[in-house]
Amino acid sequence: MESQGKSGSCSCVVSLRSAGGGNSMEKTVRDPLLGTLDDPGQEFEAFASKGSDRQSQDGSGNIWSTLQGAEPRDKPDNRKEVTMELQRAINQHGLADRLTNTTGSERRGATQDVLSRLKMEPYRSRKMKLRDLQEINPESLQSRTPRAVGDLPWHFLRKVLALDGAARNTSLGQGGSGDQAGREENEGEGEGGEILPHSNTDSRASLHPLDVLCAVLLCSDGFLQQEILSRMSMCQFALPLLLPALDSPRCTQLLWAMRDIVRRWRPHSLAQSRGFREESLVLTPMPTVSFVRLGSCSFSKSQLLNEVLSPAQQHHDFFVHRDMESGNVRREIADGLVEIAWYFPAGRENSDLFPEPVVITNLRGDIESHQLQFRFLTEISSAVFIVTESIGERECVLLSSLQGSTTQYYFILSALAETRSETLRSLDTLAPVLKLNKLNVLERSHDTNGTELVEILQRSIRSVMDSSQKSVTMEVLARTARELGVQVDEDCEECQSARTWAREITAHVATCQTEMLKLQGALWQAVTEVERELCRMRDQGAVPAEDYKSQLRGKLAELRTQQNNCELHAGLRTFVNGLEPLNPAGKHRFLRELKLMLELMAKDERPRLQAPGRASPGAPPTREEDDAIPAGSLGAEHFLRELAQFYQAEHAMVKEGKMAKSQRRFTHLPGIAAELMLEGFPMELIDGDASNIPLQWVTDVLAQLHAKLGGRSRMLVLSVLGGQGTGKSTLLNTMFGLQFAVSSSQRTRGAFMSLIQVAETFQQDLACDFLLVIDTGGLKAPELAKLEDGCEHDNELATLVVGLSDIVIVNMENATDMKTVLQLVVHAFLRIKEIGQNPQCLFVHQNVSDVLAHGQNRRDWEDVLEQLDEITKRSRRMEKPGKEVTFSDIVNYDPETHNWHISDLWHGVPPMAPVNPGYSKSVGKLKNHLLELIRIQSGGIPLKNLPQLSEWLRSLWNALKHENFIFSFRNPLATEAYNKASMKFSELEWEFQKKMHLCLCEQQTFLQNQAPDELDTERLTQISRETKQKLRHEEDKILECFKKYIEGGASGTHLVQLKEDFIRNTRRSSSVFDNYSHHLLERARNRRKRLGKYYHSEAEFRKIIEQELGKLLENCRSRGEKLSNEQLEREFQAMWREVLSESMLFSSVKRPIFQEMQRLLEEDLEHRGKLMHQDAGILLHYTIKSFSMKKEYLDLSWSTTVKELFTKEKWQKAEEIAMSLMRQCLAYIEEKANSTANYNEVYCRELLGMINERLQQGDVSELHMSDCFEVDLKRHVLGEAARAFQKIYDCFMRETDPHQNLKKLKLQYFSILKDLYSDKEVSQKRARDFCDQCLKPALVDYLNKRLGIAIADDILRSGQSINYTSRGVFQFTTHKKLLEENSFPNYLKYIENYAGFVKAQIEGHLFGHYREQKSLENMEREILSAAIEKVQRVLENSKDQTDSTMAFLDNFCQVLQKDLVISKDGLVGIRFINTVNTEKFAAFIHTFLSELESQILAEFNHLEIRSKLSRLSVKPQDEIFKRVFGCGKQCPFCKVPCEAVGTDHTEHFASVHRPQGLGKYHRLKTNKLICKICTTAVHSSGTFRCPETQWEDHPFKEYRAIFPYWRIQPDPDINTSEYWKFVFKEFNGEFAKAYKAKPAALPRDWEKITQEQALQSLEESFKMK
Ligand SMILES: Nc1nc2c(ncn2[C@@H]2O[C@H](COP(=O)(O)OP(=O)(O)OP(=O)(O)O)[C@@H](O)[C@H]2O)c(=O)[nH]1
Ligand SMILES: [Mg+2]
Ligand SMILES: [Zn+2]
Ligand SMILES: [Zn+2]
Repeated sequence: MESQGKSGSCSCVVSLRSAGGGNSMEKTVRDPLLGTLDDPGQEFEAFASKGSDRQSQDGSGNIWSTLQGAEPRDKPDNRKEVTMELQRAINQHGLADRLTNTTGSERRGATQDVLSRLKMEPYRSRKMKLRDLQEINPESLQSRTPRAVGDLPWHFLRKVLALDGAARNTSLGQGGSGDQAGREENEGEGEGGEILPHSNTDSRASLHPLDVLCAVLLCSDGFLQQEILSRMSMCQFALPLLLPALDSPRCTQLLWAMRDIVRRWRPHSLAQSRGFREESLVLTPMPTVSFVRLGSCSFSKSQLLNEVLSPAQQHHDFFVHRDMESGNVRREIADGLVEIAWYFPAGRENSDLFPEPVVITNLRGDIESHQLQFRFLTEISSAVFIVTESIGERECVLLSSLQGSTTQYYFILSALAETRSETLRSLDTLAPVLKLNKLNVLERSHDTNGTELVEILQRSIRSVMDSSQKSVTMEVLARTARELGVQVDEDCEECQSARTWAREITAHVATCQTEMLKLQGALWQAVTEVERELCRMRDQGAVPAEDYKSQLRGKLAELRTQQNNCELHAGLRTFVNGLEPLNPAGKHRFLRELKLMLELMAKDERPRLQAPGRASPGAPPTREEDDAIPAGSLGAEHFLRELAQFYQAEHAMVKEGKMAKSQRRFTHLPGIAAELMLEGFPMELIDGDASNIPLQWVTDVLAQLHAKLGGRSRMLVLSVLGGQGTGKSTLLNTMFGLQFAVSSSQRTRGAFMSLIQVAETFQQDLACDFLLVIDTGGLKAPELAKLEDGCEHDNELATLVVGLSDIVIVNMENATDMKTVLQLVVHAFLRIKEIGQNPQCLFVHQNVSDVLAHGQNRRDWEDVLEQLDEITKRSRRMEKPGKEVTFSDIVNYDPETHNWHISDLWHGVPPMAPVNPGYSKSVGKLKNHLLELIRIQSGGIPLKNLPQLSEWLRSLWNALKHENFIFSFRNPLATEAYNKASMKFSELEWEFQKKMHLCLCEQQTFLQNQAPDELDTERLTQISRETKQKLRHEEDKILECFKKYIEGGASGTHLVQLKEDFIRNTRRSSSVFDNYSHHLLERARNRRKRLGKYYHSEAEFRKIIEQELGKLLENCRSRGEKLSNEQLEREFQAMWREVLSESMLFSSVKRPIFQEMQRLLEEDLEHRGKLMHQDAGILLHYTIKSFSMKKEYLDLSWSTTVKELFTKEKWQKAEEIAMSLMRQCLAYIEEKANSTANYNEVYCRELLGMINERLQQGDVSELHMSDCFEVDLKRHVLGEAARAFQKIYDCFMRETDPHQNLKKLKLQYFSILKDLYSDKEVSQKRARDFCDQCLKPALVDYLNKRLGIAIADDILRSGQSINYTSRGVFQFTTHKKLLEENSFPNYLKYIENYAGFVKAQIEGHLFGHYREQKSLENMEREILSAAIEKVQRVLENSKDQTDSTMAFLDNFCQVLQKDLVISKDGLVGIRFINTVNTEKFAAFIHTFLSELESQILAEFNHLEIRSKLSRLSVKPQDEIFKRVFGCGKQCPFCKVPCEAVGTDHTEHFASVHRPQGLGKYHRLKTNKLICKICTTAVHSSGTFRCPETQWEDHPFKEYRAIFPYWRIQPDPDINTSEYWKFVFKEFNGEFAKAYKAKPAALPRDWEKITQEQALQSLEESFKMK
């Protein structure tokens, strides 16, 4: 310890102090050696013989031979010489170290002790990494004062990384955050700690700062060491140069750890020219001046050095000294540490201390105990200053060994009265040996305050600098170190091999940089331009849009091919080969090494001249405009960028089909990049040179990263925006310990990203696993932007970054900066807000140190705010006209919490200024605020993970390239969420519908069971009310479900619209149901009434018959003799005829349906004021097929000017409308024909309603069709219908034909008569009759009512039918199937009659699916057995009833009235039923049931699937159709169907549009089909005409003015439309023929599209990969 007392100084020759510094551990070889000087006899011999044992081991023979030849006993005078010689020999061979084995183990013990107290042992082998410190954990929220020794390393590290000047303070648990550096700054915080004098803590309790530093470095890996030293250097702390031997046998020189430090200064030699030097510390040759201590000393050498180095009026503690807080704690392991500090001039002759840079080193501990370090210092230094109290004989001996050294020696004496004379004597002795003169001895007297000495010292140093030739770099120092046996940290294998690789690469760079990085040069620039032009189409000229696009695509492909054809340059190959085999840390080191090498190369450029203008005269040479990128400023990112280009090119080749997937060479690269990111390497996101993003590359790197993170990558994105060189990167680095490039001469360009892990314990709190920090290049003031589109690029950059971020920090320096930056930011926010993103924004004002500036700043800010409102308004008007907004509407802004003031980074004048304590403090506060913000926000919108981020990036970028950003943006997350939610939507909707269908089934059944006279209005209203209630209930349930899904799901705000759509849809479908139910009720009642009438009369008839039969039976029985069968039959025949002749009941007339319909048509036309004379029966002449367009349909009177031109257009349109309408009607007619119900005039009314509705729609009325169009249309439709409906009616009449029935009845009654007459036991027979005549039809009806629902349910919910779960999937499979079949008729059908096609497809699928499948049978069985079970249950329950059979039946029907429609009246001979034994009857029914079941099933099985489906009351194909058909609207241009979910939504959209020719669009003049695709059209400069535009030209870009409900966005990717291009080129001719037009002139490259590519594009568009 330097404060060691003078206890041992009484004997100046030898005092066998346990150690030179009072440190008990320091027992070196010197002590026994010196002992021999006292009594050289025995001891000497013993030592010599002991030494000779060692001789063989370490080859230090000559020392021992010197010893042996010394013969001390004989020549005692010789002893001094011998000793000196010994010393020299020992020093030369570094023996001291090797001989300190014993003490080494003691040191190890001490190290162990320190490490365990610091709780650092775990890191001894597994070194600490920078990432360990970057991790965000709860502790990063508050800056705590260390409470225990174990906190010290973390405290130190965290503070150093945050550039906190108080980092070295190791005092425990006091003073709070009021730190020592704060005292200098004294910002008036006046904390309590200031008042109470700090009594120094119990020294055992804490550790010396240097001990902590040594321990931390010992436990850190190379990168962390580098980071620590870099930041220490920014704080102007002295750095460790030689780390004492702690656990390794030798001490270590830190060289690699300092490699990253770059300093910038202005030597006086350049003061005139205002040039500056900016160099790596390690590579700058400088003279070295060393300070060491000999023996003890009463004053602090380090303190003195601080004085020497501190600039005038500003004291700074470069070195830790004993007066500093915790500086007087005893050092445990740091003795022997050599620290290094620098002085750099700022170029100001009157205030700089030294004109050129100089190195000051400082050895901790006594040189006697650290001779190796001392020797090292004497070798490398220009001058060594020895601080001492006294020089006795022993010290004299030590110093004499320096004889012959070329170094200048100075002595600083802290003169002590007692020893002064001896010291002077010794100096006299040493004077010739060390070439001392008077100037070399300085004295520090007690009464001077030291300033004098400081000045003298400074003068001496200056003179040393003048005279010495020894100006060496640290690399050269390392050479000396190695010679002395000192380890150098970069001598490790890892470093060396990395360096070799790097050197090889840089060799290439030197010779052929442009060749090596060729792809990112002109080629990438060209790619960028083409990509942009593809979106903007600015130079389209007269070339048709698709042709122009094709040309551009051709160009793009060509460029990519060129890139791909480039050989991987040898240098780049070396790069990959060097990088590939390394582990992640090795990779990072390799890149660092490369960076250092490249910087070394660039060094030749310097010194550079300061650009004029920006910096005011005399200002420190810090930040000036330096726009030209020096040729040498290559970084590792350029290599990665080049590889990214290779990757992209290759990818494009594969996509174009020009290369096989198996040939790819670069697939492993994204993995490497991901590894690097995990190591903390900032990855380039936007290439700032080309202003473009290698999208595929970035996507794949992020995907790899996601995989490496095990799929857990939810993250918060934090970014910074701001003016150039305003310290953005510095801010982020300080805040999070990141490694973004910071350099005053090299601007960040583009954007880089870095990943920070959130501690597991904190992830829940912050609701994220990572922070993704994006550092961006500075935004230029528009007026400064030299490039024409510089501002545009800035705009893009800002928008992209804001769009990606959750939190944006806007960094600003001054008022002008503020204005330009804010302008860009506002614009970005405006756009981003429009697409539904709402990032938080913080404003950081840099360099506001004093109060005054603060106030000024506030005023500036307010000024700017005012202007901003103006800007906002203007920008808003540009982006989206509409309501006015102000700045604070756009940016979530609260002046209190969103404005942050951060003081200037430097405290004083660089380069000697340390970091301003205020800076690090406010950055720390900002960090806390950010984390707090994240925490508060964590409940909000869920954060994106990496794949989502890259999707998002893709969309943003695509939209940015287009002119109209907001409109072009496709929100991938919303799409994803939308797709997911729409599946849920469909699922729930079906759930709802199923319930409703079942409910209606019951309702219907119930109605059918009611006696007609019971169905009065009251009854009906009640039923209707019940149904309504049930509907409401189900509706509420389902809405609740969906709301829960939306609100709880991971979908965020995108789905508000969808929620509304869902609600609307559900309400709508529930009201549809309501209507339907009403309709059903109505129908049921009518039907029941009608049938009732009929059955009623039949029942009457039967009643009579059965009465007569009863009479006959009695009559026969009363005759004495038994009648034979023939006799009985005769009697029966007579009775039958008699009854029949009385009844004229069944002579019903055939109703002429067409007449009724004609009457309805007339009624309708009259109603619409279009009375037409109708011939009776005329309807029967019309069919749908016979409809064709006639001239008189077009009303040509309304416009004469454009008549000729557009007649054809109108004609086609009208024809189309008529066709589709008739198709719709036909479907309706067919549906009715297939149902079992009888004709009802409602059918006719409904048809007319359909036609009227369609004709009233806008697009039709715009066609101005004549009246006869309508009339004819209706005639054709109703004509067709009349025939069909007549058939229905006839058929129904036939089935219920009483005459036919009568015959059957007759037989049945006769058989009954026979049975009754012969008194047979008939319960079995009657039971069978009951089963056949009543139960069976009821069960069949039950099955038919429910089977449809079950089938639909089966299809919609089963996994194999995923196709129907969402519209997108359905579209995809349909398209895919079409492509596979690749047949023109199919395509035509699909395009022309989408609905019909879809229906046919669904039916096809159903038929196919159930034809082979057993599942249908199972379903039938299931449904049927449910019914049968019910029947069984009823039978069982009525077992014990002994009532009559009639009563039994009544009860039976009553219980089942909601399930089965049983008309017991239909049972023949019901009158005699009571003659049957009830119990037996019931029992027989029971036994027949299973037979009945299999009979029904068998019958069903026999049915052809088609006819089976036609009988079902709920048609599954219709239900499925409703699921997938949606609103049924088609794109007004290309006819692509809408994909939005539900039937009722605010906007229609489709994933992919088609060439418009496929939708019959053609050029009016040439009649050629148009190949333009809607998605191109909307951003190109074309126009269109159609009825909706009144046949005027209308620009495509503004199509929304005409079709406001369609959302057509530009394609997300250039391959999106390949599918339909392929179809078009395949069938161009066929389409033309079908459309009666000429084939389109397709761009030539469409011909090359393959089926495979078409499929691929389809998969991508529908995200099916
Ligand atoms: N005087 C002063 N210099 C600063 C301050 N903050 C950073 N610097 C220095 O300014 C230079 C540029 O800092 P960077 O952090 O790279 O700035 P940047 O905003 O990232 O720069 P670009 O990305 O190139 O726009 C570096 O030399 C920093 O040390 C500050 O507050 N005051
Ligand atoms: Mg930067
Ligand atoms: Zn379209
Ligand atoms: Zn729609």
